[in-house]
Amino acid sequence: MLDDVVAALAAARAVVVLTGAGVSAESGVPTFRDAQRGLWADYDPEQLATPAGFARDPALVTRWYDERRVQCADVRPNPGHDALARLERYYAERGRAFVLLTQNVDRLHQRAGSRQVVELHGTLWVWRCIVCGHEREETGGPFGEYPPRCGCGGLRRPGVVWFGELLPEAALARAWGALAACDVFLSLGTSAVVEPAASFVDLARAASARTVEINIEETPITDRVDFALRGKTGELLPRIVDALCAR
Ligand code: BV8
Ligand code: ZN
Repeated sequence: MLDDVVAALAAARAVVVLTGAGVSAESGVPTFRDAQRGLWADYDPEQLATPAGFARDPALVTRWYDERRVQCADVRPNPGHDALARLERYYAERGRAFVLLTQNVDRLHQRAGSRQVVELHGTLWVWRCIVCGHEREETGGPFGEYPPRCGCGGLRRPGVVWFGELLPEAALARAWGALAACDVFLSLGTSAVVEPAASFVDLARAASARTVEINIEETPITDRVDFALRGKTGELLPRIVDALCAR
């Protein structure tokens, strides 16, 4: 099965990869649906990651996001991230199309060297004023106050896409364009529940692409892909890319 995936990648003219929190799990970033730890144990992430949650308690929600941002500063990309950066270079060197669509907000793909990254759900690292719209990348320690304030006095929110919010138009357009033209689609470390990303596999199938899933557990799309590999992305992706580069 792994050899079939390598053969499909070797023949591919246009590859689309979709990643979820499982790819960052081996870096120590808790997956989105992991039981919340410590202070957050009794909060449902899907309640916190909403405009209503922010409106109800902006201090609580911004503290949650800022703690995740500061926590991400200390973690490192894992071999799964590194393998995806190598995969991008493999296709770039051959003049073939490659794009990495991520649901993750931790920017570990970029830190591993991936350049063609589309952040479908935004990022923890950019914060935006809800009044004047001023956006700024925050790479320092924790904010001194929650919710953080803009110079104009407005509240600042994390630059992520909350449930019930539309994905960035440019990101979606890039994803749809790439999916319509791809001949291999990889779904990596995602529970394939959150829309519209969960349906990307169907767009790839409609484009007659070969579809691959790598996950440690079954998901709603497992029975819709051509190759379902059960395992850790941090272990399987390096093996796949090594075999591809050795051909
Ligand atoms: C939208 C940013 C139009 C914030 C996130 C029906 C009812 C109600 C709502 C809806 C509905 N249908 C569609 C919706 C809307 C909703 C949705 O899909 N809800 C779901 C829950 C049903 N979608 C939206 O609201 C989207 N916007 O559709 O706009 C609209 C507007 C209004 C109404 C309708 C439509 C916006 C979605 C974006 C939400 N923001 N993140 C933040 O991070 O706090 S989503 C959040 O979940 C993260 O981005 C995360 O990445 C994402 C998906 O989760 P995963 O990445 O898959 O992570 P998860 O923990 O779930 O799974 C990890 C997987 O990896 C597991 O399977 C695990 O087994 C595996 N794994 C673990 N370790 C490893 C591993 N695999 C391999 N190796 C390992 N080592
Ligand atoms: Zn402002």
